Amino acid sequence: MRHRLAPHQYADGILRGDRLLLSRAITLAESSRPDDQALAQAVLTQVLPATGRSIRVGITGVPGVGKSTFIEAFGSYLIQQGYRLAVLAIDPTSQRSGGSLLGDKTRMETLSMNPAAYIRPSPAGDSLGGVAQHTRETMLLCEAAGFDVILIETVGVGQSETVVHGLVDFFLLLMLAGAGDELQGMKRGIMELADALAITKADGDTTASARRAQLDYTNALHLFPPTGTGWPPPVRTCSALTGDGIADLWTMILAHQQQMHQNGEFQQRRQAQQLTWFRALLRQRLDARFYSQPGMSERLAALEVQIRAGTLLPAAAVQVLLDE
Ligand SMILES: Nc1nc2c(ncn2[C@@H]2O[C@H](COP(=O)(O)OP(=O)(O)O)[C@@H](O)[C@H]2O)c(=O)[nH]1
Ligand SMILES: [Mg+2]
Repeated sequence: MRHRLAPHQYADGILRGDRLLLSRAITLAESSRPDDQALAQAVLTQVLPATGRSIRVGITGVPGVGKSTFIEAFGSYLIQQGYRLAVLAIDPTSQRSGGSLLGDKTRMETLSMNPAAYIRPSPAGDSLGGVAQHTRETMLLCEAAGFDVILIETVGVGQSETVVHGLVDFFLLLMLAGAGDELQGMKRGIMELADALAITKADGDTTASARRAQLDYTNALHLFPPTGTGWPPPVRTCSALTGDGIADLWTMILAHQQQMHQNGEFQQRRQAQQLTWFRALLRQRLDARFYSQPGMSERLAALEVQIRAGTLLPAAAVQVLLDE
């Protein structure tokens, strides 16, 4: 990487909306070098007062549901409305797939050329925990740079939806019509996290089946326990091709924001996210500190030999380590 600047130089640049410095600060935050990490944290601390004011929206759905195409259409609509938009990705599989968001640059052609949009894929080769941390920090840096809507895309696999849910104010689940019971069953846990469902590709021949799916999912959601936030998740249809339903989804998200601000849920959700984040980070750092102690790996290996041989009990071995 290029030579480092002082924290305030990054911070001032970001607050001015300088994209180059924003990108460089994000790269610092993604770096595993301790000195880069320290610098990134100093930058984050300086820009902190300028963060937290964006609308944070998570978007998920199985591969092929139309996330990238949707983000292109939805993002372009938001920019027309005068918003500045950052698109981030949570994709722990990005190493294998070569970076879903980056690979999707073709589908986000308009957005990636637009000066009001900033697109950042997740760092390749990161664990889910790592991606989550980096995405959170990237989100804060983007907020400080003046982006007022943050879209976080995640591939609909594994635990990444839970992670995104823990980052955003509004969690939108994209669904395919006609993908059937298998999908519903598989996605049940995720459906419970959703603030809204949108059936994609409601155009041409699939318009009717999208409407049917809308009814089906509306009925399915009625069977779920109430969310406790006073916001029963709506089910909509949309088409990224025709633009149908795109503006409605944004109107709905704004209505949600307003209602959550009024009933205090907004504050509560963000505070709970901060606490979760704090606890996760603490656990992670304690872990790292413990395992990186000098001689620890040899020590562990020696104890494991004894455990395997049956001459030392696991609990006793843990106690030995903690006492040292
Ligand atoms: N007819 C129609 N096709 C769509 C729409 N949105 C996406 N697609 C198509 O669905 C396929 C998967 O879309 P993509 O955005 O890559 O899905 P992702 O894997 O969820 O990111 C592509 O061939 C798109 O052209 C839509 O609104 N209408
Ligand atoms: Mg995609």
